[in-house]
Amino acid sequence: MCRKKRMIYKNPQVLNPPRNDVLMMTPWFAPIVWEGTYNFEILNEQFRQRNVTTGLTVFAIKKYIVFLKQFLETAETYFMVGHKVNYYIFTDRPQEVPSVALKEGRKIVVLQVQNYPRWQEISMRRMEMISHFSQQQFINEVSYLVCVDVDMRFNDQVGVEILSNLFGTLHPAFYAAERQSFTYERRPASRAYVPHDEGDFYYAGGFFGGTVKEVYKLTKKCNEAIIMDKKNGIEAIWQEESHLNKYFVYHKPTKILSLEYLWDDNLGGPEILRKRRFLAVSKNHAAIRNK
Ligand code: 5GW
Ligand code: MN
Repeated sequence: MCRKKRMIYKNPQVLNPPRNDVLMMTPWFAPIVWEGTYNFEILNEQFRQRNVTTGLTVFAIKKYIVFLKQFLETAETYFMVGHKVNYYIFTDRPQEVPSVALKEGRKIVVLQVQNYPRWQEISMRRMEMISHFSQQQFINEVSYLVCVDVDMRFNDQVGVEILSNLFGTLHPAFYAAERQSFTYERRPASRAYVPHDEGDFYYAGGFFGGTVKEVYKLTKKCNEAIIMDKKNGIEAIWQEESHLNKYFVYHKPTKILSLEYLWDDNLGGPEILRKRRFLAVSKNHAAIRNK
């Protein structure tokens, strides 16, 4: 008897794909993940059979600890439902990590790290810390890493459809922009420099990932570039996001996450956006930053 799970679905339509109003594939054949372009049941079954564990890294330094509770609660509802997840929480305030009820197979791992006085440093040092812990710990515990900002909430399913060797996410403010207006670092003196005639997309610093090996390579290289810049007395215009964008020009992601995976309701609700899966939480900049 065949014990394989039967899945009933229409065969892919070569001439009439489910949607043709937006780009679904990069020129290097990496899928761009939009609702309606994939069969979640097939993908979910593939990853379930591999018994994959995903690490979700998030930094909550200083006052940003206030975002953790809602972040974790909404992740429990929407992130990798039915799969094993390790939440890696980098913080300088381990005693203030909220206790959140977790489903089976999911756990919180608190990693105490130091705080830096400059916010730019807090943001940039994420590359150093992720690369360090990837080599020391994550490689032994999870298959994939998903690295995100904490001032966010999950609002719809974010599952195994995002996983790939190396993935980046479109920055919500630039999905419709021309290459010339991408805010890449434009000063040749910086190691994040991208010439005006290069680059595919403007990627968000707040959502990238891949296998632990690929995330290690990415974060190590970005951290080395940040250190070189510091030696040379220069800081990239958008800190580690600039270095991430440089990296992706020369190491193409194998999957790209669409606007569904990183949206800010202040930008309205374009028609192409069928699902708002991961949303920016508005913050009072003056109150939350510094201190
Ligand atoms: C503090 C002041 C200014 C900017 C960032 C910070 C800050 C960032 C902080 O004090 N603590 C902290 O943990 N972060 C981490 O860096 C958070 O994970 C945060 O989501 C990430 C990026 O900073 P954001 O979210 O303020 O950047 P934007 O570009 O989303 O506004
Ligand atoms: Mn943010």
